[in-house]
Amino acid sequence: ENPDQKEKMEKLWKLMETYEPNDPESIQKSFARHLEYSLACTRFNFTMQDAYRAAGLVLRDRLLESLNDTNAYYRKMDVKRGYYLSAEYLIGRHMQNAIANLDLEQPFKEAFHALGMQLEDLFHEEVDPALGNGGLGRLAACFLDSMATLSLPCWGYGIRYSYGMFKQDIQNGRQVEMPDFWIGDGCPFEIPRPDITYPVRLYGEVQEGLNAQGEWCLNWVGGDIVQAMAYDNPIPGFDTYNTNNLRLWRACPTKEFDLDQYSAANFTDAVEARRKAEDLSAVLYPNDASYEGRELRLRQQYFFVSASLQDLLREFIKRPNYKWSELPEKVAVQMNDTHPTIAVAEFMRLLVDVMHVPWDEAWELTTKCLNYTNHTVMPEALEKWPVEMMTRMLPRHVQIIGELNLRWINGLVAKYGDGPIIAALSIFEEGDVKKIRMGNLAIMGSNKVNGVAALHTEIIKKETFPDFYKYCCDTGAPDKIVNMTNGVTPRRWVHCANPALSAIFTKYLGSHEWLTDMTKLKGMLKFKEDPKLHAEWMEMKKTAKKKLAGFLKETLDLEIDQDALIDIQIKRIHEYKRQFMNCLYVIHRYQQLKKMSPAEREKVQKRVVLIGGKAASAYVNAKLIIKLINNVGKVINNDPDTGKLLKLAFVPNYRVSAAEVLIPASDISEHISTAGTEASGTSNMKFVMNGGLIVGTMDGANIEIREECGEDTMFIFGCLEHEVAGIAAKAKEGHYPIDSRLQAVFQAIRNGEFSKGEPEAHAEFCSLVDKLCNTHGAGTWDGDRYLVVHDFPSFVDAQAKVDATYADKAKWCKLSIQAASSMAKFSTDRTISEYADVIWGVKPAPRPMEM
Ligand code: C3B
Repeated sequence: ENPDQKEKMEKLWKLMETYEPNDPESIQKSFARHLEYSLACTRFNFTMQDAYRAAGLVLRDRLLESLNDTNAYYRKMDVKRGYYLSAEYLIGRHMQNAIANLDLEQPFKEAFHALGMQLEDLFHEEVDPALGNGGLGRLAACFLDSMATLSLPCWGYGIRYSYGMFKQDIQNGRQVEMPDFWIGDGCPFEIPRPDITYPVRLYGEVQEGLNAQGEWCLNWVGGDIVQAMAYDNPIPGFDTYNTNNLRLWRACPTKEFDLDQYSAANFTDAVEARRKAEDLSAVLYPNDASYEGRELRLRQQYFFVSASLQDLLREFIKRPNYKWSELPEKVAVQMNDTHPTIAVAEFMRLLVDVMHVPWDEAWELTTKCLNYTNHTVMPEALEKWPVEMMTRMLPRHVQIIGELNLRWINGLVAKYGDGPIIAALSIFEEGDVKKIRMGNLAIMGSNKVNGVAALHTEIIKKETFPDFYKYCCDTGAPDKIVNMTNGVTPRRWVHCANPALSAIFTKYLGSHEWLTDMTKLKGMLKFKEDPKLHAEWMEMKKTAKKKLAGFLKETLDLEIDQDALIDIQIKRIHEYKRQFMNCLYVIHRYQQLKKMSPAEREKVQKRVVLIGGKAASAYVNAKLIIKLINNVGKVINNDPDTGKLLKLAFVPNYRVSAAEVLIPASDISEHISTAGTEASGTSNMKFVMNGGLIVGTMDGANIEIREECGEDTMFIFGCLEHEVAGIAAKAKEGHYPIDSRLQAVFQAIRNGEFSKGEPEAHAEFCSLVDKLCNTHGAGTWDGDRYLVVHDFPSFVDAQAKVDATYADKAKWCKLSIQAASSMAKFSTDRTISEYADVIWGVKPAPRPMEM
């Protein structure tokens, strides 16, 4: 109001409006400023870690400018927003990606080179933020990259765990879990927002009462209240001025609560309460594709869902003259697996109890705004919470779910009469322990439900949720279940992870447009037989293998022959993923080599087999498989007859940054799950984009990759999905022959060849083998649940074909180029465009350079 004051404010605004300049000299100045003034380093005393932090802050300044302006632009344009709710984000290191996406590669390189520093060395200082388990979490991170790159007004919401995925150490061949306090030294890329907090209630009770308008209502009172505090992680897009946000919530004690405790002079109780509140976001549960019904886990889920929904509704009601009926035009929410599906009840609670929207309207809004992605058909991963537990923790939500179910069941009975379909579709599962099925709640409360690959979506319809699909068809909505085949971002997985390959593409295609439009890579196909490209391609692989060799030397003290075929299987250890079968094959290969004369051996293709991945801490068999791989590797690698020709190593502590080194170096990779078990797989896509070929089953996205790249680019084996049931049924009756080569492998294991001097390991290895052989007996067949025995012979054949094909270098190179250049479909840019179009109805909103 005061004109003098206004003038001064305007001066400040002008100052804030200017962008940080991006020439190398300005970057250097900004770096020096952060080193000295943000980190308190002196000229004489700073480490590479300090340098990394200061460089991170230089980037953060620029990210913040872009994030703030992007948000202002979205508000100004009043766009519809997408919100991705995920308990996991396996984001990986920020720095290299941020530099690439902000288009600062050249000036950064120059700036730091002139100061005597290599960017690579700075990158290595960053710890991987590992706030996810595996594919699901990494997919969420690739999605964020594509949302920003496509200039879509979409944010991610999740949990800022203090301890991410555990660090895996291998001691005496066994997995040992070590805590990953990744946030210990602080992350220079995140922005704490003490000003953005929401209260989240847990426990307590529901009371009848009157609301502010004097109407009868139900009030959820008492219990514990924790505060969710926002930490923002800017996500810059590539080739756009948009930067989106990943908002992660950290649990903090409520201020009022603390004060009460202090005034009661109960200091230690107050401290205890603080610790208890903070426990909520302390640790990521290390379970992948399996479910543990732990109370803390449900608390975490509710905590982040409630804070996120409160935050997005606040954004909605900030709009002048908002109307609730407009909510579906402004908000689309994606629930990543069942983990955030308490959102269905919380959305209802916020609308009905807090915002006073009438029930029917609230339900209509909920089912128009929410969507659910299913990521697995493993029954052990579909969350079901005991009613008793949920009633204690979220009493109002159980009421809401009860009411929703009552209306739902009444409708169903009117349609179908009482019958088994009613029990199947109910949200409640009867039994000794009555449970709430989160999958059913999610489907009921969603506008769209999607699977993550074509085959997987079909299985959802026919096997996982057949009754829901029937209901959708019967009510004229068969399109409620749609397919959204997964993808990966080419920025991180080609451009950053494999700069040599990125340079080849850009050179041959004349521009880097392929990085935002991967269909451009088709232009490479006309060069697939060009000897000049072949030479450059092989050089690219050599560079990647050299880097891998350095990594293996450093982490395992393992020397590899860089001319060997590099064969990699890296993913979570799971019986359905069949690392065990891979290991059994390596033993078979070893036995073959042992039988040969030295002259015969000379002719065999040299191979290095690398297997890596973490096992859930309570998953006994997965941990045994790790031990077996390590023990087999020890025997093979130290055998003078074979050591040069075959190596097997377990790569410890598999994580995003390790994947970035491993994937570009592969010749083949193993995606060998039993048909129908791997929902999609995403590392298969990363490998092929980097010119690796797949040994795989007709499962998940393998099927679609093969369709795009050509049958000749993939070494397919194993039974088909529709054959599995028949094979299992026959096996139950005892018709389950074991191939003689596999018997020889079993024999070696039983003879203790891989457990010399380790009686405990010997018994454990035998138990693994016995389980596979235990395929009949009165209806107890569960031994070889994943058909290792059945698929083994064709797996051996596929591997022989790999060797034969690899012998013809020109042919191999051609196939590698052909495959890598045909991967457009598997860019998350394509996936996210489909989500935006078909599910969210969210449109790109690219902000102009200057605002
Ligand atoms: C995974 C599936 O196992 C993969 O097949 C799939 O590619 C990814 O999700 C992404 O869709 N998955 C996971 O990592 N964690 C789960 N809890 C369930 C599935």
